Amino acid sequence: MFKCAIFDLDGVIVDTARFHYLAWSRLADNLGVNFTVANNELLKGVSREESLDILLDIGGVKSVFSNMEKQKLAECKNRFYLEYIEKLTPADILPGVEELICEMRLRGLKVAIGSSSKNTTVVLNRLGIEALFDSVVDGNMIQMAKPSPEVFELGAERCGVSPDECVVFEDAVVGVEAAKNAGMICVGISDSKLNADVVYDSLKGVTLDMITERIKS
Ligand code: B16
Ligand code: MG
Repeated sequence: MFKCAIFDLDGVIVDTARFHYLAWSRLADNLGVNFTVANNELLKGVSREESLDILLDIGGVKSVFSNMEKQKLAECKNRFYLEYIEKLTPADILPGVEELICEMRLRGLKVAIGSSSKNTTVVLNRLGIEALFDSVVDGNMIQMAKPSPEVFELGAERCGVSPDECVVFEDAVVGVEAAKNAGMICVGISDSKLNADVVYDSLKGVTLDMITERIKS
């Protein structure tokens, strides 16, 4: 049924949301902004620059900073984040992910990454799984962030398949929208509601046949 699977990185392959949260809250503390775990949910799948705007908006200080100052703040958050993800190891790959990717590869599917993160290469290196992917498309290669379909369209193009031959795995509302905007089937990974074609709270024990059966029914 599918010729290509495109995996989001943060929240699907590895739980980096806690590190993004630690880094954003450290920046928020420095700025005197109260930033909560619930606020962090709004940043899932959203680019670094847009995330900063959301955080500053929450603190009511969005208009206080010039574009250059905002760039410095985003760089500062990223330094914090890079410090935290140094702790990542292959043991942090989420349950079921490697098994599903290996099954897909054995069955002849192309497998790609479609992530908003500009740190994708660093994270994949820490996890030791770069070799599993035919193509890696990340935030450094696109003009428009999710919910634009660009990241997934480029992934499909690089794998030599058309959008209707792809299945996307996403954990974020904007990511599911991006997959839909690309005309792709989307598997949501979340313990809360997502507007995907099917939703699992984890990929543990999930096989390609299970997914295709659920989509057909
Ligand atoms: P960075 P994904 C997204 O990755 C994260 O979900 C989001 O929280 C983050 O702000 C964004 O990447 C940008 O990340 O600062 O590392 O470039 O879920 O699209 O894999
Ligand atoms: Mg994600």
